[in-house]
Amino acid sequence: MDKVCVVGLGYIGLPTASLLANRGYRVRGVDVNARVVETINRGEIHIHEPDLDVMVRSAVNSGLLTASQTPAPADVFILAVPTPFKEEHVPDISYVEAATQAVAPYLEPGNLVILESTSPVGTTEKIASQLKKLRPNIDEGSPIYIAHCPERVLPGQILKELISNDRIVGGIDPASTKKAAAFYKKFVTGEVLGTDARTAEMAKLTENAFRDVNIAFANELSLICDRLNIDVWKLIELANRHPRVKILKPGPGVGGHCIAVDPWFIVDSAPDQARLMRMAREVNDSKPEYVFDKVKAAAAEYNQPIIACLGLAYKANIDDLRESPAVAIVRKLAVEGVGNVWAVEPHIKSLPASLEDLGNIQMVDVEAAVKKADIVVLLVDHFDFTNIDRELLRGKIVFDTRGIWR
Ligand code: SAJ
Repeated sequence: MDKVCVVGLGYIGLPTASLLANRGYRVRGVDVNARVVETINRGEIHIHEPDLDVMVRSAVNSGLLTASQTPAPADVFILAVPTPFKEEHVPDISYVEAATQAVAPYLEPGNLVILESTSPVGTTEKIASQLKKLRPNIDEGSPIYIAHCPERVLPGQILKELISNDRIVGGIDPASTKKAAAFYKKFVTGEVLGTDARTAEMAKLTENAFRDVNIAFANELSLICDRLNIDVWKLIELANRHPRVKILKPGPGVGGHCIAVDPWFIVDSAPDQARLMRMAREVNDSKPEYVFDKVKAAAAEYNQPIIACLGLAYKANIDDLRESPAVAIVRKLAVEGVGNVWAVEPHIKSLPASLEDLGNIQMVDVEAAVKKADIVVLLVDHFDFTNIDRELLRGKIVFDTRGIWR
């Protein structure tokens, strides 16, 4: 298993491809986007993740990682393409189908195909039937091994977690599980746990749904405390002193491309049973609107107040704006003309197009924003915001949605 072909060079595929190349595998990275392919072949990166630039540069310089728009023959094919949802939160597995179609002509008996994308239950089996149709006689000599091994890495710590996390490997049959587990054991220091494909798919969805439900509990608690005039942060601190209680943190909503998406895959597969998970999604999705309403009500007391919004990323200390509740709140304030909106985001150089195009949001540094603002809305708990001089906040209306300035 020396040659690996990784399809999809995004947040999972690129770190995986560069890690494998640095471990001595000959890796063909595949992406449909020509610009992404060119960037990587120059030894550069198109996404942000700590230390990924160094890994990719060294992988490309060693000649072991090459990117292309087409796959190549390999021992192992890893599919790491997006699995978003369509209208009505229905999962869209068309990128997985397209990736399967793309690798099918290159498969040889004995090859291993691994789906890493977070997928609805049954997707790995669908890949097996799709391959059977595309290459009916391919497994006559030796089988094609097919398995799901969901990625579980935390953005911001991807390179560390790719190696140290335990991995769940579920094959379409025991031989596939064994083959895929042997592959991961070569570079993973965590445990590699074997199961079947459907359980592996469900395990990944369960992990993110579990977190979503727990965050929803915290978010709902924050609404209840607001109504009852109780400091939710103090309350959680006290309740968490119980040995079996561990409440997560409320916030302005749940962002990113995983937790806000994956529970819907479970809801779609078992809508009558997944009532709590659906409700959790709805609670978390309603939080940005709640924060907006509160800021709007406070702004009504002023004439065109300056509203400093601290943070745009979807969570602390990263520059990832995907599905960020902070961006949604800032955007809504600007679209509805609620005061003069000033945005602060130390992790990015300029406003994203979705905010820039509105033409009425200024990007400023944290000190200037906090000094001049009438209303300060803390949206992300970046380190840069934790230690700001509290004197600067005196006399201002402050919404600390992450509870860092208590
Ligand atoms: N959040 C809160 N309160 C909390 C914890 C998180 O409001 O107490 C918010 C964050 O601010 C953020 C969102 O939830 O907006 C999600 O952040 P996160 O750090 O919980 O998770 P992600 O989306 O960055 O990564 C998750 C991880 N899953 C779990 O922890 C179960 C990661 O391990 C997965 O690999 C990743 O999803 C994925 O790719 O599926």
